[in-house]
Parts: sequence; structure tokens; C-alpha cells
Amino acid sequence: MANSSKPNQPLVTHIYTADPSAHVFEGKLYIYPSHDLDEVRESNDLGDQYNMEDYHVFSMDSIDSPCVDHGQVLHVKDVPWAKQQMWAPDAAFKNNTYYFYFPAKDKDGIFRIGVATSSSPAGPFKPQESYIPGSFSIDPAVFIDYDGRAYMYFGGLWGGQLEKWQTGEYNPDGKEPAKDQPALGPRVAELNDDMLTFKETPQEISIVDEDGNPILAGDEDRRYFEGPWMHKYNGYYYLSYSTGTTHYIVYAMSKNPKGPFVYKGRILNPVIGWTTHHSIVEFQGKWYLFYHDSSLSGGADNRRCMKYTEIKYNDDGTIQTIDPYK
Ligand code: FUB
Repeated sequence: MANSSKPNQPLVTHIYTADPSAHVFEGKLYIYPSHDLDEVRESNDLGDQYNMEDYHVFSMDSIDSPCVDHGQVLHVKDVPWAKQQMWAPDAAFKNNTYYFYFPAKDKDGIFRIGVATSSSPAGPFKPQESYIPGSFSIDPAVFIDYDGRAYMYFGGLWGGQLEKWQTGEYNPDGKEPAKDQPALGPRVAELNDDMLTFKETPQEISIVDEDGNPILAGDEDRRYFEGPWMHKYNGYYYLSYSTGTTHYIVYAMSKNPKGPFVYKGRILNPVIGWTTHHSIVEFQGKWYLFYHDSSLSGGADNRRCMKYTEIKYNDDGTIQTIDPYK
């Protein structure tokens, strides 16, 4: 008999999972995480330790139900354009089809974002022949607004190569801006109705402080690093993301899905392990943060486990900071 799920506990323990993107499809909660390999690897700044090869999909009937593994839904060997490193994915539903979005390095070692489709939220997913034209870097998060328009948010520094795309072309020597310069923002592109292609060239999102000044590259407690997520609450768009080197999940708010976004605060304090990566979803009347840490492996950066906890909003729409271990 499978165990019931509990807040701040690993949702599954039979495999390592990370970067959980949670969505409600067909009345159930579906989770689309990375599948960490059970292998020992030394960490480096390029993220070579995250050498994942495939994806599994999970579902829960209610928040305390067992988390069910639907098995392997996509493998790198089945993706014609991809060579390695199947990193943080996401999924969306439109046109009676489930779309699974995933980053991977192409045959030239450049991260691109691919799509695979299925008639079921549990997959399996059939990949497109090539990656999304004009896509680059990592961590796609697809948000469908109430008006039906779909947007992809993406991008990540260091191993995610975002700093190499500042000119719009891939520059292997691209560096982060100087500490007193505006930080690089995540990218956003509206998707065409086919959900397979960008409607426009991806744009950089601006994240500013309460005075309207750009968050600077040296402000590592607040600047964008990777793992964007978009959700909407009470008419506001919430862009949440990881600060990478300082290990926070933070958020910024806007009245526009493309920003500018005003930095508001921390959602999640640092977890065990280097990376922190999350999603936010409303399910059966409550709001939840899905996240990961490395507790299941005793702290190995590349062997993580997905978890969830409830989110609470204040009356002014700000989010209460969560300490994962209290
Ligand atoms: O899981 C591989 C990478 O680690 C993800 O793409 C990042 O967001 C970080 O969690």
C-alpha cells in the first residue's frame, strides 16, 4: 500500500526527483519533475553533475494521497535533436493536447527547449523532430492566461548558458554583467496557438526594486538566476525564481505578464543542496509550493527529492516566507 503524502516530506523515495512543475489536469494534481540519476558526481559551476536522461510523470488525487509514478514518459534517446542533460520540464494543456516542454543540450552542446505531445497528462510524450525555433537556455515554464494566451518563461545562468545569449546569438564567451550593472532577466515569449512555436522573438524581463530601479547583477539576494514560474492571484502576475548563488526562491509582481516586475520578497529559504527550484499551484481551494531538496540523498546536489508545502498570502497579496525545516 503506497504511503500518503505529507508536507515537507519526499513525495517519492524510489527514485530521485527535482524541479517539480505542478498542474491540475482532469481534476488531479500532475507533477512534471526532472529525474535525477542515482549516481555520484562531483559538482561544478557548469552543472555537469545534472546528467539526467529521462522523465517520469506523477499524479495525486488529493494533496495527502499517495504520489503515483506513471513511469518513463520521454527518454533522451527518443529526441532526435537532443544529446544530453534533460533538465527542468513543464507541461500545459490546450487544443485537447498535453504539451511537455523540456530543455536539453543539442548535438553542439547548446541548451535548447523542446516540446513533446500526448493525449494524456500522464504521457507518454512524442517529441517534435527539432527544438522550438529561436529557443535557448533552460527551465521553461508555460503559463496560459485567463484569455487563453500562452507564454513561455525561461532562462538560467552558468550551466544554463543565459549569459551567452545577450546579443541574441550564442556567444560561448558571454559573461554575466558587472556587479553594478542591471542583472540579466529571464526571457518570455508568447507561444503561437499551435503551442509548438514562438509567436515572437523572446524578450528580456525587467525586475526592478520598489523605487523602479533595476535589480543589479551584484545583488545576489534578489537577482534572477534560474527556475522561473508564473502564476496569477487576485489580478496580479507573480514571477517567482531562484537566486542561485544565495539559494532563495523569491518573487516579483506586475499587472502585465511581461513585466516590468517589482521585487517583493522571499518565498522559500535555502534548502539542503545547491539548487532550489519550485512551482506554485492552486489545488482544491488551497495554494501550494512544490519544491525540492537533497535530504533524501543526505545532501548530494545531484540526487534530489520533490516535496510540497502550503503557501499563505497576506491581505496585500504578498506571500509569507517559508522556512522548509521549521
Ligand atoms: O535540474 C537541473 C537544473 O538544476 C535545473 O534546470 C535548474 O533549475 C536547477 O534546479
